[in-house]
Amino acid sequence: MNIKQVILQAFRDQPGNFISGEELSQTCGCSRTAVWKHIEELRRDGYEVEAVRKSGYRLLVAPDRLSAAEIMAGLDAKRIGQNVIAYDEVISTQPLAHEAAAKGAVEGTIVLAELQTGGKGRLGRPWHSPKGTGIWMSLIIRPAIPLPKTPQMTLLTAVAVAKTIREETGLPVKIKWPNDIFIGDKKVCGILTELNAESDRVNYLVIGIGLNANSVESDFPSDLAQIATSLRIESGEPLKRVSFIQRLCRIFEEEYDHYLQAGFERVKQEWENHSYTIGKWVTLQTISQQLEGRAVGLDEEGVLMVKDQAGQIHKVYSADVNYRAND
Ligand code: BTX
Repeated sequence: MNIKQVILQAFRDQPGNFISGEELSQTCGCSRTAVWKHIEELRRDGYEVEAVRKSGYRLLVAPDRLSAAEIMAGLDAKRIGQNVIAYDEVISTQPLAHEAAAKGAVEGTIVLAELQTGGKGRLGRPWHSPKGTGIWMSLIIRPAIPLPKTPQMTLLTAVAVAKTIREETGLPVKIKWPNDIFIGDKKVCGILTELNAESDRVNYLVIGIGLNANSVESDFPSDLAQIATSLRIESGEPLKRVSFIQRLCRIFEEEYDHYLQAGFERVKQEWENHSYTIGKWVTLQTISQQLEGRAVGLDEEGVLMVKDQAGQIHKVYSADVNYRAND
């Protein structure tokens, strides 16, 4: 932790209290003048810090800004989120995360931005990422798993995001196969998993998570207004993005560690429990064929099983899905 993070952690450990310059200088292992300089920097970052002679410093308001210091200060995950690279504006966090991973960034590194000018979804589709309203982040993980199992990481991520939304907001979220999080019939979050591998060895995965957190209706262009929503629209409350990310890191880490030790079964069950897709009549367009039937579950590897009208079960690895209205 750098000095700003140590100061933030000290404020967090004693919420609402004054902490003397002397105590902060001891905690940080630096002079009182250095403490003062770092407090000034925190103020420039948007923190409101009260300074009172003889009493010391007290944190009044932390900004809703996705800074590395703010996220890392209150983090209780051990690996996920222990390295945060935060930008104001990027084209997309995905290539930046690939670059960081190729240079050896540790597992759990998160690259995020307040604004993406060229956010992307699957198959090159655009992902609308306006400034300050969402969580636009890419997570680097390095699981020692064979290549065919990597789609399970998308399902695991969807479970982690769904659980975090439920815990933070109480909203009834559903996962739409394979990678969308829905509230009611609207998309609140999309997940894009990209892979770097050689023959059968996974070097790393970059998992892109795009979550509409504090967007209001007017933030969505007209083509999205009917199909997209945000946590704020649904709950009527602004979301504290920093604590959301911290909780997501912890929940992701719990799911991920359990997965690495015990396999896919728990993710499969949790995914099915949150599923929008299971039980629905679906039309699937895969690369090679069109298929219609009822989604009946995931197999033990995480592949979607669809039962057609003749009762035959088809396994679907990847497809675009359409749902029958009012099913
Ligand atoms: P997807 O291909 O499943 O979804 C893309 C589609 O979703 C678009 O074609 C559009 O219809 C709709 N859409 C676009 N923007 C939004 C939005 N903000 N909310 C709801 N619906 C929308 C989903 O791909 C994967 C998205 C991953 C985004 C993250 S953000 C961090 C990282 N960086 C990056 O460039 N992408 C990922």
